[in-house]
Amino acid sequence: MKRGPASRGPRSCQEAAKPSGFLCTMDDLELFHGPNAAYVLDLYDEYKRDPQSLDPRTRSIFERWTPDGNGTAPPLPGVGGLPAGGGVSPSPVFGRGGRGVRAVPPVDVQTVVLAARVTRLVRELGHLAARIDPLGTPPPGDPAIELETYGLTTADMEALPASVVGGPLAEGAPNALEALGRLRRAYSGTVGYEDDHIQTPEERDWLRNAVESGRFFQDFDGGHKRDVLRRLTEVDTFELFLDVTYNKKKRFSIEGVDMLVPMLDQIIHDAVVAGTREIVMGMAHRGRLSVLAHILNKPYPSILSEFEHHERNERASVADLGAHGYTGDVKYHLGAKRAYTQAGMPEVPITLAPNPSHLEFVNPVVMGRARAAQERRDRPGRPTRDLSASLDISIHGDAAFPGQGIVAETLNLSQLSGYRVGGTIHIITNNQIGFTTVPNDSRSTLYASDLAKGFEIPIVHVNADDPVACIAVAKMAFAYRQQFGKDFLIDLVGYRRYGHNEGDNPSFTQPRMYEVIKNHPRVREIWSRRLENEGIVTRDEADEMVLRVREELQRARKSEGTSVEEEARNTHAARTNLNGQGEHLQTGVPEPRLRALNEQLLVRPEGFTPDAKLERILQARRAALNEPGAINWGHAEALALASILEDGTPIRLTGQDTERGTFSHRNAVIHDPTTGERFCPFQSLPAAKAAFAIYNSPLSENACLGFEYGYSMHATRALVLWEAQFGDFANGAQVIIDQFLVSGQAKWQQTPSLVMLLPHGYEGQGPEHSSARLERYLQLAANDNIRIVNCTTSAQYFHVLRRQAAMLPRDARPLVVLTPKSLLREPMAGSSIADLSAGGFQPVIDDSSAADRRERVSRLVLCSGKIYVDLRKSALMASAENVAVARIEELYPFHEAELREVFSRYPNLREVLWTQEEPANMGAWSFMALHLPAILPPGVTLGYAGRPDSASPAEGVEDEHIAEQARIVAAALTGASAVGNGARRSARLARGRKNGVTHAG
Ligand SMILES: Cc1ncc(C[n+]2csc(CCOP(=O)(O)OP(=O)(O)O)c2C)c(N)n1
Repeated sequence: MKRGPASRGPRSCQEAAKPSGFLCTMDDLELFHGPNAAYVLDLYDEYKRDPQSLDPRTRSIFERWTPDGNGTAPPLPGVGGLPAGGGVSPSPVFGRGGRGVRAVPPVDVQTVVLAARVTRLVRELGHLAARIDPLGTPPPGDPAIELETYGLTTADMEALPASVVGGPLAEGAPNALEALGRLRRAYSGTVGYEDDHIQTPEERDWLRNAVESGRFFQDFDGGHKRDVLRRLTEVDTFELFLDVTYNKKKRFSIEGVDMLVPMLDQIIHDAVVAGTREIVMGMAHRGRLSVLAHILNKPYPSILSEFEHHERNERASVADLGAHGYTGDVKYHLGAKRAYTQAGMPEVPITLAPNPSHLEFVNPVVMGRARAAQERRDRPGRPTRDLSASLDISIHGDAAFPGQGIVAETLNLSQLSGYRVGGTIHIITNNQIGFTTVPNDSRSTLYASDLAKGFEIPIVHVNADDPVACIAVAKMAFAYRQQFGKDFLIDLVGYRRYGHNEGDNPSFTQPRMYEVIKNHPRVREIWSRRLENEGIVTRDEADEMVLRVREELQRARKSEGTSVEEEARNTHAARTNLNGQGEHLQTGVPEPRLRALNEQLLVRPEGFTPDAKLERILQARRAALNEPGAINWGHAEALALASILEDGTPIRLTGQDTERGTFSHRNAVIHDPTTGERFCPFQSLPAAKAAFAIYNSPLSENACLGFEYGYSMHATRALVLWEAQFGDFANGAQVIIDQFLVSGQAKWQQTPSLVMLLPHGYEGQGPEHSSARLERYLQLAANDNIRIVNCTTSAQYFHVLRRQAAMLPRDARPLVVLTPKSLLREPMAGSSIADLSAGGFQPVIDDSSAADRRERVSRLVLCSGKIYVDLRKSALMASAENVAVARIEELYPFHEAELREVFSRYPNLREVLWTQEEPANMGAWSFMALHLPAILPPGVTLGYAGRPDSASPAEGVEDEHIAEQARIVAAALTGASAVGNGARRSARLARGRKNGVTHAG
């Protein structure tokens, strides 16, 4: 256990330790707060009655100090909830027989001050002396909590009254020595409490009262103890059975932190009793099979069949791949859902989210699910929230928790209004090792949990071999969460009985640790002996419990387990058969409706006056409806969102600076500069039938995208949109994209419908503000897992948003929209009301300007997004008689039929030229070079015009950008040469293809 040497010194106690010549100062009276306050007030009373009864030093202090006004406790930070201040009847001190009865010897205030100091530090630093490691590593301790440090003796303490220590534990104690002993047992036993980093006094007081009152350790009767033994028996026997039966097959056994299961039982029980209506959990591989079996009630036969029929399943999976793209996942990544029942309580669903190998990335996903479960979205306005609707339990590894940045990002969401879930309960299953890496090599902090301190989360370290303590802290965690609506962290300190997986030999790397583990008793054994000693079970009863579980497992092995795989594959097939049904939806909104919504969006509440300039811009949207092509991007988006709300689909839109929009095009939340009031027209829309939520996100991509993914997984009927500041920043969330968004369906039959809005376009802003990395999404696209669009007009954007909403929830897919920057206000990209009121999204748009010269067209320029506008605006366009320019607005799914139709309209076509702004190794070129050749009419060649291959997405110098854009446009329209490496690349890609690729220039 990495716990020493202590990072904190004795906090000016060195000075305090001076045995003589030490002068007690006014500041020292600060020590007398909360539990100790009674003592100093008592002393003060004494002083008032008879100053001579006190020693000169104490007298001199009281000459300069008075308690607060009316003689109650001084205005010092107190420990509420603990007996404190004048409310406590004075205890006899220093042999005084009682108030007013003066006795010898006189009070030595210095001793009292030092005793109070050590007492306070035991409360704060006692965890450093706690015995939290089941393997017996001695705690680091800290001189600050030792009497000798202050020159105090046990006799000194014995001579002091218990009220110097104060608090519930001092009650009934004969003196301060006994009270301090009790305090040490509470703070330095098998549980270590860290709460000193919490800034809110009420929370600290609550926590300390919880510790010192011992209330969570109570009510652990014989029945409950037997239940825990039964549970530990199931966990232990299950793992031993798997070990013997499937020797060395990976299962990431729970052994060493077995108490996780009874702790989860406790938390779930308390949550259900408190009225929680849904539990969502996330965890990595460690102990997952046991949690699936015992918490999610996944039947033993089903789990064993995954070991037994592994090979058969693999073959079936491969055969199925071509048909539906279902891959499934390894057993220790799978999720499950269960209906939890408890007498007299409504059924509560418990979900364990499926998890990729990438540790910790499931955290924000689970949090997003929990948030979605807490919101009611079926009424207009903001969603309403009910914290008791769900509880998020996140289980972490001790190496992964401090190591993975996603943890910090997720913790940072915990108190933000757009994300909070009323407190996540975190449990670190701390087996003191990460694969083969020891804590000294894996974190820079004393504890695995230290990161949580920065977020003011209470931390409790508990010895995993002490079931009583484990259950108590589980109760405390839930009670705290209920009380304060905040996160709580349990650091469950155990060990790992085998290697990282069961095939590993841990003695190669941790020989000494594993020597200890080899001889270390199993927790079930420890608990069983304890209950036998307490007379709660007999040895025979305990053995009988084991026998019963073993028999159940043997029966399960013999029975043919229901194939979860089979079921999953069928669901997947049914879903993928829906493909494309929604593609051609008519999403136009009748003009009168659009006009009404437009008006409603322009209404301001009584007395609300927005910034005049902004209001002019927004009010101009009234006139825009009557001008051809005057509906710009932001306006079209507003009308799309308003009409979706009117249709009854709730919306959640988040991202960095999303309320205004990075490019100031949205202004979905407006501010009154005089009053500071905020107003969101979408939340006051009379026509709306569903809720609208919009939040500026924190500066995070990873956790935020994960959160929205999770949210959309739960709120399947809501349109959930996440916006990147610039599209390229989405790669900060690449794991969420790779492991959840694009593959969640193939691995886990999840049906995400999240929309990603990714600003994209080459406008001279350098390598990091140009490209949304379209190539990545196209590379990840397969089996109809995703939709990718790059629109050229605001009407297209309007329709694609409406289409996405209309397809929810049955035919939903994640939608990646490359959104524009300069096109936001580009007149050519503007649309008219007629474009919004009829039709639907067009995946491919042919060149209407070439309609009367189709015979003369020999080159069809195909492109997507902003380059289309550059081409159209080029002076070269006028003379490009032989050129037509068509747009692929939806890049994936690949619209083969529509493209064939476009090609067929040009009888004399000789060449199709893919034109893009991006370098040839980026953008859509690789994708097009792969898919277009197969559908080109005979004799038609495929060429490329765009930037050459490049390691960096865009030029950093504006002049070079301008020149390059001009060159690409010229190459596309005139067939001029200098298409650079792109030609070479296309040749490489085309090699071996039936339809040969040729190149412009
Ligand atoms: C992001 C990520 N990096 C690396 C790995 C490989 N890996 C799997 S388990 C593991 C050790 C995890 O240690 P810890 O968090 O302590 O959990 P434990 O397995 O010990 O319970 C590592 C490095 C991974 N799964 N995910």
